[in-house]
Amino acid sequence: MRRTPFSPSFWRSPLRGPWFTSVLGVVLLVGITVLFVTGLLSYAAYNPDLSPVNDKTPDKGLLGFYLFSWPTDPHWLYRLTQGVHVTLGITLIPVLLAKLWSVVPKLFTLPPARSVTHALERLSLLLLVGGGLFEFVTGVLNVQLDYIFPGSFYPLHFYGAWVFFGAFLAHAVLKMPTAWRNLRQLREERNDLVSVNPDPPTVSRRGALGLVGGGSLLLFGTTVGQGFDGLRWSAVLAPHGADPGSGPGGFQINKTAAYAGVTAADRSEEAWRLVVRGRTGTVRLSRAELLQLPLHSSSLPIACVEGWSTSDQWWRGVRLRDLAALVGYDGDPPDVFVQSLQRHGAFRRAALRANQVADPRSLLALFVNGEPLTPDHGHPARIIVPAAPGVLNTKWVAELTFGDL
Ligand SMILES: Nc1nc2c(c(=O)[nH]1)N[C@H]1C(S)=C(S)[C@@H](COP(=O)(O)O)O[C@H]1N2
Ligand SMILES: [Mo]
Repeated sequence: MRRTPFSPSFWRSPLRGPWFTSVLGVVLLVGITVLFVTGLLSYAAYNPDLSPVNDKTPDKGLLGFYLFSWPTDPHWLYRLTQGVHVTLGITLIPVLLAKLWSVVPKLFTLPPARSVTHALERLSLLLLVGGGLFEFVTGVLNVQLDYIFPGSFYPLHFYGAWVFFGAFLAHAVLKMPTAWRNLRQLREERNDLVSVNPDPPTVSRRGALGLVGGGSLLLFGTTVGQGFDGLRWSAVLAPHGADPGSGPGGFQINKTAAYAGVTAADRSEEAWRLVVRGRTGTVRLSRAELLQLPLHSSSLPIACVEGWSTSDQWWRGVRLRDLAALVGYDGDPPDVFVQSLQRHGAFRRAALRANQVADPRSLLALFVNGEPLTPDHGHPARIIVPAAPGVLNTKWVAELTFGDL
């Protein structure tokens, strides 16, 4: 009889076995739990439930139960949570692949289902493997190729995360006792992962584990630098390159003015006016007029959903709450809807919460690091809010509409 993947003797690697699978499983148990939590936080930070602006499908129903007002303190909060989310996700790729490889013979066991419970278990494995691959693939594509999905990345990755984590939790609960036993005994029990006619080993199980760990370490070492100015040179996997240039505007740029279709004419002193709308009507201000308002400074980073971040930059501009006061909101400012003069593209509009508007460090920035904003960093004016995801820090701002969203 020809050997097919369905016959046990087809699988010859002497590495497969309960110990190898259990070690990888325990690493993933911890790692994926951290990914899930930081992912949910990232979603909340995005203010998805503020009118249908930030997210095209804001009604998350039950799954939105946990959404909360993202705080503005500490000001590096999103830098941390999203840096961990993306760096850890990339680091775990070799572990995930090794784990899947280690259990691949199970996909081919016959009969496909021995009982209803067995059928259910296998169905949950389908969700587990499919969901896991989906989350890792969409995550990596989003970081590397910016938003090539039909519709929005956010709902896909968000719903996918719930499906995946549900299956993951069920799997972890079912398998934990076995994994624990396998690790404690440190001795191979025979189970259906162990090859019935193994090839001679070319590497020990520990050696194989070292290879997986080395792969993870390599990915970590070439990713983690994107969150630290002094290490950015090492981030060869970072999507925007490892050298952001020098000078006052010498920090990471996501979309350039040219990419966004924002021209020098659009930004000129003659053409550009900031439109501020609110309870008492509409105010129009030139950049020169904005410069007459009280200016304040804040030291804040840009922290992108893609996982990279800058160290604190020194921004100077007009407080958002002072702009709210211009249109009738003294005291407690409301939410604000921000529009860029950019005509096309995903991030030209964003909504900020009242707590973000009220923070005295939240600015409509006109300067960065002592110079007027550069075109690529949002000249003539951009939003900067403490602890917020970069995507909420709208560049080339044209309109602010204050009022509860
Ligand atoms: N109008 C507009 N604002 C925008 C963007 C954009 O594409 N268009 N990108 C956002 C994203 S995703 C990030 S991370 C930050 C990056 O700011 P920087 O390029 O100054 O570092 O700007 C945000 N503001
Ligand atoms: Mo971003």
